[in-house]
Amino acid sequence: MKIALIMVKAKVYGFKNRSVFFNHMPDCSTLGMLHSIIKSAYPEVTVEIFDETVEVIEKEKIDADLIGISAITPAINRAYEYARYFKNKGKTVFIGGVHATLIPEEVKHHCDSVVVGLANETLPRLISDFEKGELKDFYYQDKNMSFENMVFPSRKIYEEKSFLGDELNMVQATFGCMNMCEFCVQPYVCFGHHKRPVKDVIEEIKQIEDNYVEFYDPNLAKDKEYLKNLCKELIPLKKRWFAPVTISVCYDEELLSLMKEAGCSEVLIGFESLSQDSVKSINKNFNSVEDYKKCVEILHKYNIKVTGSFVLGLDCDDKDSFKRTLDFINDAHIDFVRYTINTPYPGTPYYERMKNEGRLLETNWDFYDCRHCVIKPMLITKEELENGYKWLWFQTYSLKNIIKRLSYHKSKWQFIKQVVINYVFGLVYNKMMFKNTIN
Ligand code: B12
Ligand code: SF4
Repeated sequence: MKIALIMVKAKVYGFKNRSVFFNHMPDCSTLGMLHSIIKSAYPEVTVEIFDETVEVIEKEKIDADLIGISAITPAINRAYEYARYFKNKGKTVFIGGVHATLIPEEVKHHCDSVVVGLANETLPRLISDFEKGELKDFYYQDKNMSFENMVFPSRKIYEEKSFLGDELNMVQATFGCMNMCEFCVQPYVCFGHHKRPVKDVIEEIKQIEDNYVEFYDPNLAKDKEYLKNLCKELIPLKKRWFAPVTISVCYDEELLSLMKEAGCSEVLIGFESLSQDSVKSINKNFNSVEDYKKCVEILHKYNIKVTGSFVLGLDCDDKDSFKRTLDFINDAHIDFVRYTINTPYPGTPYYERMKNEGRLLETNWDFYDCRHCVIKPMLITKEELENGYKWLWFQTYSLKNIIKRLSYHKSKWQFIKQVVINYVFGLVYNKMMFKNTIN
């Protein structure tokens, strides 16, 4: 049997003619994981992968008995196009991923079968049912799914497709997050918060050749004791790593010192907004705005760089929020910054609230890419929000502001290196993001 796995991209990133800078590494480990799940259960099955992040997919050349498609919300319409094409050719198509988990009923209209949640246990079942001619409409992640002895992603499957890197260096130790921030999909994508045994994660990391590892957990600091234990076991491995955490790590210096010792070189923190009322409005009140600057200072004290993530257009954000945000990130010396426009993903309480308040402006999922405003903001207009978002990206990565932001570096060499990295990132990313905008 032959299975083709397809990862589709949202329109925002473009499908073709991607810059060579962005073609060297796949963006996520999803296909690597799905490939591994299938090969572990059915070594004899041929699995081919097609990933729009690193290649132009020539769908006419894909020949398989089963077609599996992965998509997040802003990419789902693209997934439906592929599904239609293959179904017209008489193929069996199944779709999985975040959107399929959030609203499986919609997805079912476009394919033969939907995989809801993590696929570790359900995908082998789907294949076996297909072979028996008993394919089901839906495969749901088991509430008691085991997170022990999970298979490791196939890390070399991109060898022929990527220009520079050929090994996937991403790891996921924990899944989901139950902090229940109103806009976030993480409480729903894998039905709770789950932790793999530390020893399994360490075993997986040992097998990664790269010295730099990226944790793709939504929030590796959800359970501090777990993270401390993980750090202790990471120390002898001498890897450097990045992970998304929350501001809460900054209140625990024992943890910070362990993270540093274990090789943590960078964290991503969702600061979201400089308005405490806005932060409160999304149920993320554990973020204390008055502590933000101090938190960045503490992380820098431990030589850990900070990527700050900000959500624009929350209910208490006004016209001045953009300028205030820029001034703050310069003053607080945040190393890297990401902005997203507040987006109500279907399946979240935030989506329901926007719907009930009559504030949904857009129902085409293509625009749910965190770069378009799809709801009516409270204190500003849609245009002001989209323009402010664009202004912030360009201002943040202008040479003048990069220099201001990174002026905290004491070593001249580090300062120059980080300025260059920021500047190149800004040039390439802004060009790519804003060139491919859909209107
Ligand atoms: C890496 C990553 C990226 C990468 C690439 C993602 C991609 N798929 O293209 C980059 C940095 C480019 C990125 C960008 C964006 N991302 Co992103 N990203 C992630 C992240 C951190 C990890 C994904 C990952 O690799 N997980 C590891 C793999 C193994 O797990 P998995 O993908 O969940 O797959 C499992 C199951 O879902 C299921 N499954 C998945 N697909 C399929 C397919 C089939 C056929 C089957 C059977 C099963 C199945 O089985 C897998 C194994 O159990 C997640 C957060 C998270 N931790 O989940 C956000 C996440 C996916 N991103 C999100 C968003 C919103 C975006 C952006 C729109 C944000 C922005 N404006 O920049 C863009 C859009 C990019 C695009 N696709 O066009 C949201 C999606 C929300 C939604 N409703 O769709 C997430 C969930 C983050 C969040 N807000 O919580 N992202
Ligand atoms: S802390 Fe982060 S991952 Fe967890 S629910 Fe809030 S936004 Fe989502």
